[in-house]
Amino acid sequence: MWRLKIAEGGADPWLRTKNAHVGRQVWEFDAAADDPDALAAVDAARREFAARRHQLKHSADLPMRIQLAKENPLKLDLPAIKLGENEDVTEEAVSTTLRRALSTFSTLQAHDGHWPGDYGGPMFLMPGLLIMLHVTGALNTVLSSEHQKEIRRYLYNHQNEDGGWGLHIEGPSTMFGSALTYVSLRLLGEGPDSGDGAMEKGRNWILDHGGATYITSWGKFWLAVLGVFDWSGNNPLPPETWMLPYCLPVHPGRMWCHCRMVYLPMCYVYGKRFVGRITPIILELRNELFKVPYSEVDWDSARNLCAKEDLYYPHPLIQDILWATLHKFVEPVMMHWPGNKLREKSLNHVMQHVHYEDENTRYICIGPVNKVLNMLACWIEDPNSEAFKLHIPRIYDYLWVAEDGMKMQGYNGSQLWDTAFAVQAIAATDLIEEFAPTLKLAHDFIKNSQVVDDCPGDLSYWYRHISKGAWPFSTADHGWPISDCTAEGLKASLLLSKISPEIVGESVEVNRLYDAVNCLMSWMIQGLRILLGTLPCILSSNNGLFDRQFINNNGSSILVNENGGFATYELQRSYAWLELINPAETFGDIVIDYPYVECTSAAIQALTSFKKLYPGHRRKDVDNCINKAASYIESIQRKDGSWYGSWAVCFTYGTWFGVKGLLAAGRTFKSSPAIRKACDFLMSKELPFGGWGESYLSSQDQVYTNLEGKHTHAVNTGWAMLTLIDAGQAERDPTPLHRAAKVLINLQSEDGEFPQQEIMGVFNKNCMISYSQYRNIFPIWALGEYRCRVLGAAKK
Ligand code: LAN
Repeated sequence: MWRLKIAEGGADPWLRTKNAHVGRQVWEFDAAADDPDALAAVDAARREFAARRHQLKHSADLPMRIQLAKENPLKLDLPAIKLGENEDVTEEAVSTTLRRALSTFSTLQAHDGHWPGDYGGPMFLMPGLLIMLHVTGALNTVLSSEHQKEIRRYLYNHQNEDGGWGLHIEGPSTMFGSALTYVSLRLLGEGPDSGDGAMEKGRNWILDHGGATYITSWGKFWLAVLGVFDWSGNNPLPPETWMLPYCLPVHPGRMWCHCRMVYLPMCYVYGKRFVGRITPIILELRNELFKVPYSEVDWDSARNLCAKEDLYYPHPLIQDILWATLHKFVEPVMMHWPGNKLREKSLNHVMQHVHYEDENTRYICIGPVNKVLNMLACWIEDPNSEAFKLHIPRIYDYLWVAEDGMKMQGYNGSQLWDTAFAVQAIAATDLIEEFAPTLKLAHDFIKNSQVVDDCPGDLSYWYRHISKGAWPFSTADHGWPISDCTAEGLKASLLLSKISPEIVGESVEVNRLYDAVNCLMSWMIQGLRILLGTLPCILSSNNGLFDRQFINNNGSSILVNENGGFATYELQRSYAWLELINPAETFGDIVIDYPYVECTSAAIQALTSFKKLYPGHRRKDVDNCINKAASYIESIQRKDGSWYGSWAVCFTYGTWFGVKGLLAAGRTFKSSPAIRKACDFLMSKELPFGGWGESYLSSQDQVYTNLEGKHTHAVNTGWAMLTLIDAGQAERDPTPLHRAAKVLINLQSEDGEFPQQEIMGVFNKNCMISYSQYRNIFPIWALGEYRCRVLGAAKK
């Protein structure tokens, strides 16, 4: 049976680690393990999921829960609370709910201190992996028949009623999702008529929507690699862009690291025009995916086709002109002497960067897309390379098994992020001593996951920001530093340092805290300047890493945007107009790293907590940073009082950060019109019977949208309550908070958990992603604050 292994690397000589695999989560199939009860329970969970798969699209991590229930048995002796219509919330009801929730939640913690969980959601990730494994001939060695069976289960489970597949598990069918998933199932051995008509329905969806020529650019890329799409039907991805001078705003080194890291290996594969072996299955797929015979497909016009179902960010005309020029006039030059000399040089340069990324993430890579692409590039460079072998064990870090099957996750997990929030949630309940072992273990995890070094070499050559002292989103082995993960890691560390070491263990060393603060402040965006007399569009940065040499201080610069915001991994290195060349039709805002309310607020919160404990350390810098960041947050508030949250759904999330950031910076409900407006906004969205429930459509359409049937979502309710409590709602009128608390209490299940409801994470505006621990963390956190600060206050 399937077993989740935590922090293990086995004896694999091809697996690299910096910290004994802390945080690593891998599912393994153990044929010898025989636990009939557990097997029966997992089977029942699978059947139930499949039976209701069109109603409840999110799985609930039941195989993991079944396993952990055996390993960490739970004694829940407190009765479940259900409050009747006319019953008021009492302190006892809240305390019981919290004790039950925390008892169960602590059994879900792994022995290394983090909370493992499903980080799936996107449907376009698995196909890339399967196509890469297929063309490199590694499919059947890397994925056992049990892996393949679970992947097939997952893909069939998430087929929509109309026969197609979406961009993510809850989305309507798209060509990107449908064509790639159909191909995936075929590569996994399904025939054109398999699945009780499911494959036929899938194919019909594809053909009814114009056939695979209408797939998005990333889909065209993967199909070209597989040999079922001609490279001339792809827009150019010239590797020579990496050879341009860095002062140009379009230099790839200036792009958002995720965008840069995806297009890096992509341009290698494109530059090589790599195509896998043309085998019978490839010929069959060529027949199945298109409306006309393969030899008659008009590839040139296919370059710019995209199904309307997929189109979130249509190419602006200027982009199409650019691609056409490159395609018709530049590419032919690069394919022959002497242009091919430059191409070769560029490809070598690109591969250097691929290897650097691989080595500095221990072959995990920054994300699931470049993981697979880098692995392909390494194989194309040398099929027998060590690099390819080193990539193999890290594939499993991305695969997750739940009752809906095996999925490819959006990252190698959300370990640090969830743990930092969990610590803050538990601390808010004031039940610290009762749950001391849980906090202590979580503390260990946070300490073991801090990134302790910068990447090697000349950082600006590799376009890397500093990372010494930062926290990652997942594990130290992954190692990419992130502004708000550093902030949340620092917040949690500082919080724990205020509790006796006898309860929660030794605190993070002071020097490490200083390093984190140093990192944090290095992320504040100072402003974009247009320099007259030099090349336009060059940006300044505050840490001297980039661009210093280009800034002339002769007064000829025009300050376009005094910023103060925080982006995700790096500084904002170029201009938003670069989005004009975003070729990925399904994703918005991918080309540069923008400032976000979440990152900016988390930084303020961390710095203010730090300042209270270490008032003397870099005081002026810290104050300056906080003040500018707070002004930035005010400047991006929407007219209705909300903030758009970019990384979870959506306005309740963004507004939580907006308000928390301003409060931390010293604003109050009384002094700040922004906070008052934000509270009015949240109050206007509370559902009649209490609580909040926001649909993923909020993120996509950028308009507040209730969930279907206007039901409450435990996680949105948690965020809204946390915001209002912090902003002093209890002193004005606690009724909305009482209503919301009652909803949360009644949502708790028999087993002490809160239910897994609709998907809550998002990226690039349009693609959803699961945050499986949020369903417990935020209700616990909100009820914890409610108990101490609303009921506590009421008693006085
Ligand atoms: C993540 C996950 C974490 C997330 C937070 C820390 C929560 C956020 O506050 C800042 C942005 C960040 C780091 C983030 C950015 C985009 C990611 C990396 C992801 C949502 C996980 C997967 C996604 C990545 C881009 C998926 C691959 C798709 C591409 C379009 C490249």
